[in-house]
This record gives sequence, C-alpha cells and structure tokens, in this order.
Amino acid sequence: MSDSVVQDLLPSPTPVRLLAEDGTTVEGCPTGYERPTVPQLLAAHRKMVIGRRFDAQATALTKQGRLAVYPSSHGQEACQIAAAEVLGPGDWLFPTYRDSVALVARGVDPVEVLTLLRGDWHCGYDPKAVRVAPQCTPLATQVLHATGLASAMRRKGENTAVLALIGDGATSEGDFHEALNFAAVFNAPVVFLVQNNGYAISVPLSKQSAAPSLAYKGIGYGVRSEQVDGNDTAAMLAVLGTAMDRARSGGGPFLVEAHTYRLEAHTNADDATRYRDQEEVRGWLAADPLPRLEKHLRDVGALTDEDVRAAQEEGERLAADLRQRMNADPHLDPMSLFDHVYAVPTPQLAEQRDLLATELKAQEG
Ligand SMILES: Cc1ncc(C[n+]2csc(CCOP(=O)(O)OP(=O)(O)O)c2C)c(N)n1
Ligand SMILES: [Mg+2]
Repeated sequence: MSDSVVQDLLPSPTPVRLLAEDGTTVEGCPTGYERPTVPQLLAAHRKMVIGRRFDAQATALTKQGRLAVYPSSHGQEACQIAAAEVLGPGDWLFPTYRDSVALVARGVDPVEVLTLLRGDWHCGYDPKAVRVAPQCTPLATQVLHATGLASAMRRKGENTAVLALIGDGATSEGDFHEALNFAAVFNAPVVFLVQNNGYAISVPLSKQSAAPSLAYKGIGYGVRSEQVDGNDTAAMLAVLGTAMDRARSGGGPFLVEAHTYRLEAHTNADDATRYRDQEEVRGWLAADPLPRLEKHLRDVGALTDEDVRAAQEEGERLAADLRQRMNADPHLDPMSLFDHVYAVPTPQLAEQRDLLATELKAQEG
C-alpha cells in the first residue's frame, strides 16, 4: 500500500468537531466534509427534543412494570438522531438494544420499538417495511448481517447503503473484525458507527482496548475511518452523511468512531454509581449534545422560544400516547412462540407445541 492510500484511510488525529461545547462555531471544516445547513440542524434539534422525551418515558415505563428492561441512550442523542437523519428511504439501519431513539427518529412506531423490551418474542415491526433490522442484543452479530445485506444490495446494483450501529465494548468481538474484513474485500456499501460511550456495562474502555482510538481498527482491513465528537450534532451529520454518500456511490465501507457518553446506567437493572464517579458524569453533562445544539441555533437566530416549546409539546404528545398504549395489556397467543422457528418443525418442537396446546385447552375447560 502506498503512503497516500494509507493517509486516505487514517482518521483525523483528534475527533472532528464543528460546534464547541458552548455552541460556538469551530472555524474550518476538515476537507471532505460539508457543514450541515441550518434547516438540517433545526430538523435534528426537533427530533432530539422528541427523542429525549421518548427515552425518559421508556425509563418511566420500566418503573411501572410495563417494560422488562430499557437501555437508555440519554446523552447519545447526537449519534442517534444523526444516524436516522442520514438514511435515505432505501437505506437500511442495523441497530442494537441501545438505539431505540434512532428508530423513533427513523419513524418506527414507538410502541413497536418497545415490543421486544416489553417481553415479546419478536421485534415489533416489519423490518422490510421500515428498512430497520431487529434491535440486536447479541453483541456485534448485527454488523455481519449488515455487511451481508450491503453486499447483496451492491450485487443487485442498488444505489443504497447500510448503517450498522455498534458499541465500544462490542468492537472486541470477532464478528466486528470479520465484518470489517469482508466489507473491505467486497467493497460493501456499509458504514459502521461505533458509539464509544466509555463503558461496556461496568468495564471502562481503558480495560477493553489499547487502541489509540477505536477508529484505528479500520486501517488494518483497508477501511476508511474517522473519529468524531459524538456529542456534536453538526459534526455527526457531516461525517456520517459523507460516509453514507461515499458508500452509496461505490466508495466502499467506512468506520466512524463517535466519542460520547451514556449519562444513565447501562439499563434500569444496573447501578452505575458502583463503577463510575459522579465527577465524571458531571463533566459529561457539560458536553450534553442537546443544549449545545440549541445554544448554537439560538445564537445564529434560527431558533425561538416558540420553536423549542413546539418541539417539547410534540414530545409530550408522543409520551402521553406511548403511556396510554403501553398501559393496555396486549393479547399474546402463547402458541405463537412456535411460529417461524423452523420451516418444518423438529419432532421435539412439535411435541412441545402439542403439549402446550393440551395444557391451554385444559385451562380453558
Ligand atoms: C455476545 C454477547 N456477549 C455478552 C453480552 C452481554 N452484554 C450485554 S451489553 C454488554 C456490554 C456492551 O457494551 P458496548 O458494546 O460498549 O455497548 P453499550 O451497552 O455501551 O451501548 C454485554 C457484555 C451480550 N449481549 N452478547
Ligand atoms: Mg459502550
């Protein structure tokens, strides 16, 4: 590989940043990226306000026993909203359990988004209809699925791309490395977005990886890589947008590491005070992506109190509707557990199905 090819693959030495923490503009946009327009930032702001309200409501539903578990993405909204905003209608998203806000921003019905976390056996929505794969809990398996689908799209000559989301901890999984290798060799139109939120449950990144940046994990496979301030919505839109455009036009895979932070515990079932101190959390609260974007848009005269109120009211309406619909007991057919497992059920499965059917009949009688 020549020096210039290697240089083209390398991420910036420091994360790309277009907005400072106080909302002021960081002058100069690194070559190859375009600053998002004010209307794009306004659209992202509105979705961020609504997404944050959804997240708070989902957390409340766990306390009311209406959700089994909820992994919050509070603090990671710049990544979540940018991930939804850069998708075209034909593109696919491959999310993890952490990415419910991105699904809501993509337009998936919030009740459907929470179906799996409510304890059902399926993901709640029709993946093909919304072009969103089921939210994946086994770490890193979704990046291989995303790469395979992207490869198929390319073979069919489609002008579309796939965005695969993954956490920092999951980049240690073999599947992640296999996906990067396959994607590069087959020039698959897939963008990998690593949301580096500092922790894999209680394990800090320093105990997970010795890489100078997770973005460097792309170079060895020949994947163009970048690192971004993951709490800067403008930078996230610029870098992810470029990566997706490049993938759609045959430029191949792209790895983006977003430096961000999960402000809540891993899930409602975890006590984060046992492994990180409040001082650290307070530091990241100062880098919160929402006030940063809001301050910027107010400073440039693009956002008024009325706009903010309108977005908040939309968030309240969504939360009220979600509360109401999630409080209704769903009618679940236990027999549906056996549907779609195998095209032809195994004898053992057929036996279990018959046994359950007999038991249910006995209960009815
Ligand atoms: C293959 C596999 N191993 C272990 C787990 C248990 N587990 C669930 S979440 C998690 C941490 C993942 O951390 P990270 O990838 O950083 O994502 P985050 O939760 O921070 O978004 C682990 C180890 C799992 N779900 N799948
Ligand atoms: Mg993490």
